[in-house]
Amino acid sequence: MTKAFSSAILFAATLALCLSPLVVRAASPEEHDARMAWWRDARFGMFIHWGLYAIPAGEWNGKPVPGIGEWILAKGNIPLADYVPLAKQFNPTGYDPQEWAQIAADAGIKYVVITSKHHDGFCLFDTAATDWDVVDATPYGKDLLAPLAAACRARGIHFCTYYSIMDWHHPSQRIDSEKHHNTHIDPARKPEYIAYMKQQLRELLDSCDPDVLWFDGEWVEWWTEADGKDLYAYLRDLKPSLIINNRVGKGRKGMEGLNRGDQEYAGDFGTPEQQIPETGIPGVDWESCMTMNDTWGFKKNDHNWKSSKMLIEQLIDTSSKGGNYLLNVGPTAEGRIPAPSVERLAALGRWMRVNGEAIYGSAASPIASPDWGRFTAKRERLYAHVFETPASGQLVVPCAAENAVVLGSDVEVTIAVEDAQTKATLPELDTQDAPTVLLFQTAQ
Ligand code: FHN
Repeated sequence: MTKAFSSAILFAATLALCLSPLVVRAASPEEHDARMAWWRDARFGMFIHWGLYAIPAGEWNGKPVPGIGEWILAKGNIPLADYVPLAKQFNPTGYDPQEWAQIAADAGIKYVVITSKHHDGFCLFDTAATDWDVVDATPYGKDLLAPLAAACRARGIHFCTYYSIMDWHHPSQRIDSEKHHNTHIDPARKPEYIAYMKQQLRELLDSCDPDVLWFDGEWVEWWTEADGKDLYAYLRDLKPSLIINNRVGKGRKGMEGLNRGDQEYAGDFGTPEQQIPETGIPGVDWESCMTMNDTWGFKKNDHNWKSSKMLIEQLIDTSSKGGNYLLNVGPTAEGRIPAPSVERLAALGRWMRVNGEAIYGSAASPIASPDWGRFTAKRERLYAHVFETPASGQLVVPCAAENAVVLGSDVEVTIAVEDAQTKATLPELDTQDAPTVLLFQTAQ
């Protein structure tokens, strides 16, 4: 059976499905919690933005492109016709999924989310829905995602994929050359495009079985919350254990709409981007996605790198508020993770090997953030993450601790308990390169 024929069969079947919207039975709180359990425990993920945009890497004809690398097609920066030939240059011979998965594992990362199709519509997996994919359009000619999925799972890391609803390449849409990167869709072809997406998403589930589908590009005017709820139902019907973010619909506007009680928006978690909320929202799962520098995709000569200490503090901050931290890397066109990213991930790994118990499976701290750092909590354990040692040389924690230790050392901390609070006299702490964590053991 030719690719075209199998695609036509699959497409027709999917299109027929689109005509009868699905409704997912509302899960019980217990069922929902069971499905979200691994994701909540994980706390720390790696985002990977990789695709043809890594070739221009933020420049075109030797000049920087406004905005960030993967937006190179946005706002009329360059005509699509000039972008499409890039596929003939994409040959990431330096790509080693085992190395990428090991870098993630050594960093203490528990899930990886990689772009399967970004706004340019180019697919990093083999899809029968189009030839605009790495197998048919590039000299590399092989699927990129399935090998990474296997390498991740061999290391106990959950494999997940990003998918853009907005598609600058699909014939149903045309790029809006003026507004924030946007497309206009031909209304008569919207059902066709939805069927196209559903076919590709089913192919992704069949070929690399992602545990999370991370949608993006949902801001386009022609995509509605109803479309998102239909797509959410379709996917949950295909894979009941699947976790899906709030950008499958219009949930990015606010995390409140994810409250289990009055599910206004489709999706299982909120997605604050390049920011960490002041506080979490009880009953709402969320994940802050952040870059290490200024861009998601690889950008030549990008110098604005956050320090390792800042990245560790961001991870702690999200955990202290009950959220996950999705930290981005933008591999090069050759398939290499940039050295500054590798260095920072290694520093995070060194810190996580000593202090990971204060992050994995932690709950939002019941205590407000102190000036000197953050708290995370886990049952009868309270973790004090010291970013800077207070001038007083003392920590005051509002609980009656039985003892206190510095994680990763055998240094016993002197404590005095009075009126249901504990004063800890701090030993000499080295917080120069990374926070130090104290564990306060409260009543068993
Ligand atoms: O335009 C994209 C951007 O390239 C990147 O993928 C981020 C990651 O969340 N999402 C969109 C901007 O919000």
